[in-house]
Amino acid sequence: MKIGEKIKKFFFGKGDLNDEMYDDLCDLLVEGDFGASLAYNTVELLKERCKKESGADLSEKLAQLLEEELQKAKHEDLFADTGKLTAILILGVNGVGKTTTAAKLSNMFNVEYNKKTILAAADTFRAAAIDQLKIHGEKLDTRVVAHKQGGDPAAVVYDALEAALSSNTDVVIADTAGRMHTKSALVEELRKIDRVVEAKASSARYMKYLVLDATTGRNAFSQAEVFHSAVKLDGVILTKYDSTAKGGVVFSLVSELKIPVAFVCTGEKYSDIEIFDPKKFVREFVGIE
Ligand SMILES: Nc1nc2c(ncn2[C@@H]2O[C@H](COP(=O)(O)OP(=O)(O)OP(=O)(O)O)[C@@H](O)[C@H]2O)c(=O)[nH]1
Ligand SMILES: [Mg+2]
Repeated sequence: MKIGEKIKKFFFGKGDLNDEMYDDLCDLLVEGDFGASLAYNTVELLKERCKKESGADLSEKLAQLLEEELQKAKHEDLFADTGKLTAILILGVNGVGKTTTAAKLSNMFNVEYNKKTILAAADTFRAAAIDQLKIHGEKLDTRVVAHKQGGDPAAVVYDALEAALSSNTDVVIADTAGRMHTKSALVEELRKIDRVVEAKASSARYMKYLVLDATTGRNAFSQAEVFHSAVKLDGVILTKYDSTAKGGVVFSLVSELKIPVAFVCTGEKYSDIEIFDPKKFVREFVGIE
């Protein structure tokens, strides 16, 4: 059962809650991938607000409170016209959906916003990764800048930026290798790409997104902690949201790390990506249609 349905069921037919019921609600939030302390604080805040207003619609009150929480870290509009090149780095551990998401974003820029993109195959680690991105490039009629397997990812990013700057391209989207966030050598490599972007396109708008697989629950939070401390993320892209009943980790990302959620992906098709909508997300999470 989806967490939204469980929360809806929990509130059904209940008037004011007693302490035991508040504890149950806290457990439900934890089950939905909230961190324990955030779940506790949220329930305490709800308690406080309900004391002031007895008989209030509890799920609406909870939704309001959670939405306020999500507004604390806002993602800037990636599609706003800046007149500058936008450089996007897609990061994340193995298999979370980085390459697919890079292609989806490219498609979104091309089709919905009429912007020209270049895809950079900065995952030089895996043999099939470069071909995988090239296939996307062909399908999307988008240029892919690639080197050979084993090459320097930072050099690929450099070339893609150069190609973009000399061809009136609006956006460079770099797909990177899935890395285990515990390996410091890989974090170092990331920092190198970082320095190349800063040097080659210092006037560009530079965005670093971490792709997180929604089905990995709280593990996604620890991945975000490590990547954020290494490269200072601009946002998170939540994938495979179609395959999980949860998603509460989003609240911890915003509340504890102040990282906004930028996009949510719900499938394998190019169109299965949406700009994150806090209101919609919260209402689904607490089971309000
Ligand atoms: N259901 C679902 N599947 C997804 C979504 N995003 C990606 N996938 C699938 O997840 C699998 C891995 O996707 P990739 O894009 O190759 O992931 P990656 O992070 O690039 O993987 P590595 O390069 O190996 O680290 C593929 O089968 C995708 O089709 C999503 O939003 N929903
Ligand atoms: Mg990949």
